[in-house]
Amino acid sequence: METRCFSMLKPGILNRRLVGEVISRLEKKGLKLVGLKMMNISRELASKHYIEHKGKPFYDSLVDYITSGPVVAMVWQGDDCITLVRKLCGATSPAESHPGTIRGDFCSHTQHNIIHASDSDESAKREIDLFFKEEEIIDWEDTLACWL
Ligand code: FUP
Repeated sequence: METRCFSMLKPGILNRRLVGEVISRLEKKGLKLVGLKMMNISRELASKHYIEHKGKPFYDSLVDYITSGPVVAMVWQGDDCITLVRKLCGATSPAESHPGTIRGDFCSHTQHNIIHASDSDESAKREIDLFFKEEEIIDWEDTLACWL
C-alpha cells in the first residue's frame, strides 16, 4: 500500500554538498518525491516536531542543532514508503548504522545524523502537516511506476 513519509535533511548537509547524493539514493530506490523545500526552522516549529523528545537530556541541543541552519524538507511516497526510507537511512546511532545506509556512510555522531524520517503513519501525517501546506504536495502521475 502506498504511504507517505516526511523526511528532512538536517543542517550541515548543504555545506557538505550531500543534498543531491542523498535525494538520489531515495529516488533510485523507486520512491516518489511529492514535496520538497529548503527552509529555516523556527524554535517553535522545532519544538513541535521534536515534542516526543521534550525533557530528554539531548532535547535542547537537538533543537539548537535543527534550528542552526537551513534544512531540506521532503515528502516521499510509495509502497511501504516509511519502512523503505528508514532502511535507507540506517540506525539512529552511527555506531549501529551499517555502511551502505545514508547514516552509515555520511555521519559519525548521533546528534548530527544528517537525515530525519518519520517512524509511523501517524507521525508522518503529523510531520507532513507541520511542514507542508496541502498545495505544496504534488502527487504527479507516474507513468513508469509499472517498472518499479
Ligand atoms: P530517528 O527516528 O532514528 O531519527 O531517532 P529518534 O527519533 O530516536 O531521535 C531523533 C533525533 O534525536 C536523532 F536523529 C538524533 C537525536 N538523538 C540524540 O541526539 N541522542 C540520542 O540519544 C537519541 C537521539
